[in-house]
Amino acid sequence: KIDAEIRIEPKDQMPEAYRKTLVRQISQHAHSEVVGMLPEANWVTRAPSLKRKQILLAKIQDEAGHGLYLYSAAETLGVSRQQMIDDLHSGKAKYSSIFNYPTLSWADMGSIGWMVDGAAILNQIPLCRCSYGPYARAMVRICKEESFHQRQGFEILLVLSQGSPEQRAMAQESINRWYWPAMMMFGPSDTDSSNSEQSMKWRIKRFSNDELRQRFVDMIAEQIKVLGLQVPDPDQKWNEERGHYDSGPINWDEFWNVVNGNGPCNKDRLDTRRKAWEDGAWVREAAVAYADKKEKRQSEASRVEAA
Ligand code: BYC
Repeated sequence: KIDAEIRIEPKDQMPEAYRKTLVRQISQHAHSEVVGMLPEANWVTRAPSLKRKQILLAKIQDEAGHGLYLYSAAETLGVSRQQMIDDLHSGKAKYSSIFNYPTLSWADMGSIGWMVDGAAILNQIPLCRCSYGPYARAMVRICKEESFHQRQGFEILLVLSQGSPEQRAMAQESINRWYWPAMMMFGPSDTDSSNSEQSMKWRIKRFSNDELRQRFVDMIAEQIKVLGLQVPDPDQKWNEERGHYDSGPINWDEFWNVVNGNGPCNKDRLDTRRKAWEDGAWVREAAVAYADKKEKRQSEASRVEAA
């Protein structure tokens, strides 16, 4: 089926390793969307205008929605929501390294939208053609929303880049902090990517981590010209032969340090998620109690009707 580009659906037979890889990737993706709300949530109360606040809130709500579609897609593979959440909270499941960095200025809302959502789109458009049906279909809507997010981020930076010298400096400083972590979102280089080869054979992934990272470098190098700002990579230069921009080296020690739980905000992010889960317990209990009551009433009503 995979060779014939026919989608695999939940009830189809599949190798256990294929199922496990999908559960790993889709659940980590869902966790990233949910944890990804936290850095931006930091600026909801400090957005510079009511309009900016509304836009930011809508974007953060979209991320929550993406998390829900993705948890639902993973559930079709037989894993429970509770299990996935437990794995996030225990530190067993990963989520994207990018969300372990702090948001220090308003310009960071621009950098996240433009570069983080921009990297996400490049990685996720090929996932719309993933061999597993529910994941591929969830990605279609997610990509449409991410594309709006990217434009709103770029527009924040465009306004700042055309503002006062302080605003331009704020935009540049923010780009300097987010560029390299955004480059790391694509995962380790192909030589160190343990899952890529198999995932590409299964057509879960369509392109390697380095191929997608190169697309990001090329996209940012061109778009930043419109902002009149600089990419913080002194080694970046156009390579005529390759038809791509060359880049300087990535600090992989920093990447693995963040992935292994030692980034600037890892502890804070997980503490916040665990607390949100505990604080929400009464809502889940009330929803279950309400569903039980409704079911009991309905079965009583149908018993009376039958009599
Ligand atoms: N951070 O063999 P590899 C968003 C792990 S959400 C942390 O190349 P794979 C957004 C990897 O899991 C963005 N860990 O792995 C939300 C593996 O460890 P395990 C999230 C990383 O899976 C809100 C190990 O390193 N996007 O866009 O073939 C607001 C070796 O790597 C990272 C997705 O999740 C990382 N950056 O490829 C705004 C997209 N990179 O699991 C935006 C779906 C690698 O073996 N996921 N690792 O213990 C994917 O496309 C792939 O999973 C990845 C990694 C390209 C990320």
